[in-house]
Amino acid sequence: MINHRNQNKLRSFFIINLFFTIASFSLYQIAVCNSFEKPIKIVTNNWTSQIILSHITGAIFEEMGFRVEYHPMDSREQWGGIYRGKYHVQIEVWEGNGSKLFQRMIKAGGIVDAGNHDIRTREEWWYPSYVEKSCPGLPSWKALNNCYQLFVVPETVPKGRYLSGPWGKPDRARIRALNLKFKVVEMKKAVDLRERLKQALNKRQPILVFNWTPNWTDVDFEGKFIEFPEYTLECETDPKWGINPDFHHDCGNPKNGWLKKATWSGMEKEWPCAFQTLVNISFNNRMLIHLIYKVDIDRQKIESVASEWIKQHALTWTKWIPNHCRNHLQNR
Ligand code: TMO
Repeated sequence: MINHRNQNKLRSFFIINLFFTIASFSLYQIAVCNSFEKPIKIVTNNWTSQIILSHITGAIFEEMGFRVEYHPMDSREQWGGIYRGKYHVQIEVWEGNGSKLFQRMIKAGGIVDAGNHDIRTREEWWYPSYVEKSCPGLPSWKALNNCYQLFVVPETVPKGRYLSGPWGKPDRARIRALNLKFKVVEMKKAVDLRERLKQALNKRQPILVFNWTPNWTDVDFEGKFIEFPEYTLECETDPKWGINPDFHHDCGNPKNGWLKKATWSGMEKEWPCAFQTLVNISFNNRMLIHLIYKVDIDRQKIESVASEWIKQHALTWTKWIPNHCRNHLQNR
């Protein structure tokens, strides 16, 4: 028999238990709701593929029920903000584009490497193939000083022009180390570099530019990268390395570079499903070139190219979402 006192004890035990159950359940609810309320901030940079992939990633997150914001930023200035959790996702980190800083931040713990795309990249000096007729010896860098005259413009007289973009490459250091008769002209806006290159290609004028792959030039335009001495890390850190014992950068950029995704280190805890999906996201060269072409050649809007891709490729992107994260997907 349970006496009166024990009954009371039992009752308060149940009430306390009930209280804790409700409390922890609502805490759980708050946590879950928060993660859907708090926007995932995606960094966008200033080249086409990066912006398209950012919008595709954002659209996938939205389909999963998350809120998303896009924050345009210079790729050289993004790391501090991602490190501190002010921004959360970077969908394209190029090996040739500041990977040293990226590695340092991973070591320091604020940034997480969220895996590779299935893509080999290269960023380097580039010329259209028709230039080879007037400059035998290309694509070797050694041919450059024999035909720099082809590239002279009023702005760079008496030197040849090397046209670059706003990504802070070590071109001046390389020109000095390899004693090249060239001067860097840096376009402030990435789209201006694209338009200048298109103009030159249309008129079949000689031009030497910063270019990369995958890019729109992979489709209809024949061109080659300059072959500089092979890149090594020592070339950047040890002046004695390479053919010039006094200076760094007597070498090219990395060939067969990787293309990675990166996040703020708190992302996995804050939005585990979005994080896992990001890890799974992987574009290949063919997919990327196709997307870039629609924007840079067909001149379609980035946002509509991204949303069109989402509509047409549900089979591809739903596979990137882990099974237990699919409850928000509607009618898929
Ligand atoms: C990072 N970029 C594609 C402009 O070389």
